[in-house]
Amino acid sequence: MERTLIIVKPDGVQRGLTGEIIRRFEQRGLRIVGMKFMQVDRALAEAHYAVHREKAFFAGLVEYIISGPVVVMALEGTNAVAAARATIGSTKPHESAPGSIRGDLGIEIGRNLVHGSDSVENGEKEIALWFKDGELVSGWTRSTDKWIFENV
Ligand code: IDP
Ligand code: MG
Repeated sequence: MERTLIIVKPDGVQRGLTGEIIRRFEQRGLRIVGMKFMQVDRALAEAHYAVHREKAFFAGLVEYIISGPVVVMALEGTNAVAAARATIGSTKPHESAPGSIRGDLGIEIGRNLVHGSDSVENGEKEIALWFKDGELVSGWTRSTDKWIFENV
């Protein structure tokens, strides 16, 4: 099973869209293995977005992510990374397909509501960055799993 890190960013929390955003991943069939509500500190925000360190938008991005609490989730499923990215939509909300989170709920790149890992490798790295081992519930199953995953 693949794992992906999802963050409901501060705009999603402030706008009362936390439940709406979680619902979309849950209904897609992804299984929750970790979830917490937290205030992100600058060091964690900078580590998470280290790949964008040299970009002009980096400082603003860090301020955005630490501007209020977030909900962080580790989700798993077959093709979890690609499925979550599709559910999120493209980086620019105004170009995101209607039906996606960003396409339905957002309009500006600097307020795009949600983060999702962009590769299986980064999913594992990001989950290790954001969660301690004891915060994850690994290996649990749902009675519905066989209706969502063909081979369980
Ligand atoms: P992603 O979140 O769709 O993977 P990335 O290119 O990895 O997009 O960028 C990370 C985050 O940085 C975006 O989600 C967005 O919040 C922010 N960001 C990216 N490009 C810009 C920009 O040009 N202006 C402002 N913020 C940006
Ligand atoms: Mg990204």
